[in-house]
Amino acid sequence: MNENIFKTICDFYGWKNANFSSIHSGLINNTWKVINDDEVFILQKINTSIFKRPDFIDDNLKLLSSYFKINHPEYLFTSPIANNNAETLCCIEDGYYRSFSFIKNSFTIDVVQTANQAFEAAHQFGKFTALLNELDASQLKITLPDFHNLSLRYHQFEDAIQSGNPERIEEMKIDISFIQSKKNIVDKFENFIHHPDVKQRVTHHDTKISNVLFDADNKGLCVIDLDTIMPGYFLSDVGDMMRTYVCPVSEEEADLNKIIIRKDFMKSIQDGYLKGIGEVLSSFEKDNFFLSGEVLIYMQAIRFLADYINNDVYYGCKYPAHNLVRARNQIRLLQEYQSALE
Ligand code: GN1
Ligand code: MG
Repeated sequence: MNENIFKTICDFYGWKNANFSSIHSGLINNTWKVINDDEVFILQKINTSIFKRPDFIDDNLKLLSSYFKINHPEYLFTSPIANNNAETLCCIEDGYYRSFSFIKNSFTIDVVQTANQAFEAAHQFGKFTALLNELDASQLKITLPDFHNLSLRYHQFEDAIQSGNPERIEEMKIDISFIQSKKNIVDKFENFIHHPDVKQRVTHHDTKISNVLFDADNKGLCVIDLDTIMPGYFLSDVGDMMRTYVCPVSEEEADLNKIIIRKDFMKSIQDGYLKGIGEVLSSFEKDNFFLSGEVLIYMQAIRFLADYINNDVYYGCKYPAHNLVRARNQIRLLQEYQSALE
């Protein structure tokens, strides 16, 4: 970040003696750790080419924060801190920033190494939705319209193979046919969401492991990265945990032989989430627990593949074939996950 911009931000927050270092986590927003004397903060710049309405994010966080304060004051809800103008969102020349207090003695992890970590994280995400079960989810603003709408994602993929980069479409012929051959997952998703026993609830929509804070005893403390909290289906939260916790390597891995499923981790996610969410899910939803992984892995494969074909406009890339690697990684993960369900 440019020093002048940082200076402006420091003025907003009254940081007199601050320095920053970059934290490389997430594909969308930019994040820094700021140390001001003996205080530590997290500073984030919201990516407004993706989040068109940062004010909606801010409104949602205010709504949730006041709900927690009244109904569950013991819950550690990480809301942005107020600046000198009593605002939780700073709009400056080059974009929107917000800052959080760093939670002392907490840490995040990037890769799920033990089934207990999967259990703890799933417990936290289940608990989060359960604590907010009495809040009318429709009060939340939609920060990313149709974010986890699989049918829409499939249409976007169809558009990409009509009008995307022809060389890349040719290169990805086999992958494209694979995605088309699995279109029944879209039907399963539609049948699921239209079932009378399925409800929309307050949903996090980005349940990767680095979005859970742990304490020194490896117990989950709370969930963070709250920009995509919107009304949604449990499929989204559980599915993204299946997608990102059960395999020992991440979506960045190019060696497909390393993509395997740790079945005991699937069970830990189930146990942890059900413990956290309690009686909130219907029996139909519980019966479809593992559909979540198929939907979310398939969706992510589609998103990476479409982005590769569209010349990496959404996720960006660190090397030319980056989104190709990510798409093939997710395709293999889907194959392995479906075999594990058989
Ligand atoms: C993005 O930026 P990050 O890593 O929190 C994306 C998720 C994807 C993920 C894949 C707003 O999340 O949906 O699952 O990348 N978030 C958005 O790594 O598109
Ligand atoms: Mg995120």
